[in-house]
Amino acid sequence: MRAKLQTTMQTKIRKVLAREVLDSRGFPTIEVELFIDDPKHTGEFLRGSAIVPSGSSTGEGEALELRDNDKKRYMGKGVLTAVANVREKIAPAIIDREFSKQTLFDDHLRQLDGTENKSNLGANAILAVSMAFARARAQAEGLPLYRSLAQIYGAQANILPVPLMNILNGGKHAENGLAIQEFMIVPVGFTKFSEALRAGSEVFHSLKKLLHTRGLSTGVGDEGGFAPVFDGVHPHEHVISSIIQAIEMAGYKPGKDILLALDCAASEFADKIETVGAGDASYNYRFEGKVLSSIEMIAIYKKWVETYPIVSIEDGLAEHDWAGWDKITQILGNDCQLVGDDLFVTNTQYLKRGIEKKIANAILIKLNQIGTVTETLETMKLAASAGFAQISSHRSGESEDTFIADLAVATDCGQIKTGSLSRTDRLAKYNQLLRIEESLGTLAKYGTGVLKPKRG
Ligand code: 2PG
Ligand code: MG
Repeated sequence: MRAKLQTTMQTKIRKVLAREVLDSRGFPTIEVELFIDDPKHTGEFLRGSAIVPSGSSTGEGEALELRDNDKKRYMGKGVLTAVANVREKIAPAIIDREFSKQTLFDDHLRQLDGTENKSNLGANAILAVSMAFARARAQAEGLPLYRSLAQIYGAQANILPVPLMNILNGGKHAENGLAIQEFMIVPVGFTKFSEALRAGSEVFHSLKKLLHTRGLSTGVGDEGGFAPVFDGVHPHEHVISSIIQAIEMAGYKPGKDILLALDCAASEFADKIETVGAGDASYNYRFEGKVLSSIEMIAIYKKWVETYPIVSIEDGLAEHDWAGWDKITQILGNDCQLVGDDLFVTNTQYLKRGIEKKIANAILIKLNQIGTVTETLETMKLAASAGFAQISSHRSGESEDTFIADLAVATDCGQIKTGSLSRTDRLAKYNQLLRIEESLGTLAKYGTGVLKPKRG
């Protein structure tokens, strides 16, 4: 696998800057600027920069996001320690050194940290440097980021991803009592990304009108989707049918032009049942005022998949409910994309277990779950070789950084999840994809073939 993740060019690091900036929720995150020698010997420096995102419904296996825990600053969420780690520990170890490949650079960062989960220097510190290096290298190669990453990964890099657009927020990203975190529209009946984006925007605005007419709130949650409180015994189905209505109002056909996807983030509404003896533990789910078993939860999803055009369910069960995941994959794995997010945390170790046990058929890819560009690409390679679908994903705490848009195209992974059709932190990624589509011209393809699960 490694052999494919290589392109060679000596890159000499000259200067590294790090600072605390704010993310889309107004909490601190880290920005790094990295300067390298221009390989054309102009005497100028080339610059790469990056801002790392931050999640709120995080998987337990994620690499460590280092926070200061100083309650007097930003409720303990400051990242001055991570910033100091870049300035005082990482910068001296890379400045005036040459690195010929992203893999070698990232290996160096990992060795410097020396822990499995990057808890020494902080995955946020390490990832910011890794991403900034990738951007500086692209500069040195004279390539856009997606082309530079594609050379490392070994892909054509001409597929514009299908967006999974989270137009209605629940769970931890809203305060509306919905257990399920994300209700997404998936515009597949289009030949161009730009047309799919337009459809997404029109459905979003139709949904706004619909909610307004019903006297429901049109304020938005963390990812720019609406976050109204739905009354009734089955609020989740109420949401799904409202979205379907909004698709029709916008003049599109649900199930043909536009499909639906869910991120349940089920770890957030699951409780472990204390069990005696060996084997995988069991879990209960607090859902719509009831306590349900994994099997009962799966039965609900099955009914929904049969009733509505739902083609993708992410984290339908809790991250440690491997017995439940086994069952859901057997029951729904041929009909629906089953995405592991908290389950796999972009980590080859967890993904290998999923592949071996035939659990899930797709993986969510988040750079900051694993903490370097190289390891992210390695996870994507492994997923691709096992026939898993992949979704390049944002976090709920985002910024103007658009790395994940380039990553999606660079790897031809075919899908991106980057929120709703409002808030610049989300739209920045869509706008970057518009630029990439334009630059690819007639070579650009829109990746609608990826939603058919290949295994299960
Ligand atoms: C998720 C993400 C992004 P968070 O669960 O998929 O939508 O949320 O970044 O809060 O983990
Ligand atoms: Mg998720």
